[in-house]
Amino acid sequence: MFWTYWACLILAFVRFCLCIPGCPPETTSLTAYQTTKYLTSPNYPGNYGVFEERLSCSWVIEAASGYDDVIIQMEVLNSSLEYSLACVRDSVEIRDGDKEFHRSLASWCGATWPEGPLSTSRDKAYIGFSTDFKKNNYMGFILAYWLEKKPIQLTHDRTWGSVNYVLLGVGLTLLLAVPVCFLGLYIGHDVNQRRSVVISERKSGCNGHVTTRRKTS
Ligand SMILES: [Ca+2]
Repeated sequence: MFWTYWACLILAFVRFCLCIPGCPPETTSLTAYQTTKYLTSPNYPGNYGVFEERLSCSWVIEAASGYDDVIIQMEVLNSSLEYSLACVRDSVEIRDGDKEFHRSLASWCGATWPEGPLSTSRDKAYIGFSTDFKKNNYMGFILAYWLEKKPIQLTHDRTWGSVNYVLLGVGLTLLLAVPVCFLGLYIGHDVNQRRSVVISERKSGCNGHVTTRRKTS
């Protein structure tokens, strides 16, 4: 523990003397505007791991104040990291929000990176970059970021969702109402038929009684 503390202190001193950037201990805050800005890994395009050390950098990109209903757009322009299965050694991860636990938008390592713009659903994005101790002699990454107005399509989706729910309710009501109506008509018709039969039976019975009385007198 004692030696680790002194090793870190000496490393920080050497970094400072040689002007070699590392990862700041805290998350770095960046502001996005409509004009494009750039984020790079430490020492880009030089090797991100100048010494045998573990790196852990994080950045939060937030839309500049005064912009409402905006999202963060990012595009990875170039990247070269150590490759490992499931990117367990060196990797970059972009998340939809300002926290490490927010939904992942992309993660990568090796010589490939996500193509095309990456969009958040809100006005913040989190970028994390971490490495292991060895084979950090790679260039790292550079990504462009800017803010854009939130697509109107998202609002329409919510509206259409409500309309769809209403239409579904009306459809289900009609679906249930039609059989009930037919059932009611059938029952009504059946009752009327039975009533007609009873009335006609009563009429027949009355006529028979009158005839009998006439015969007796
Ligand atoms: Ca590595």
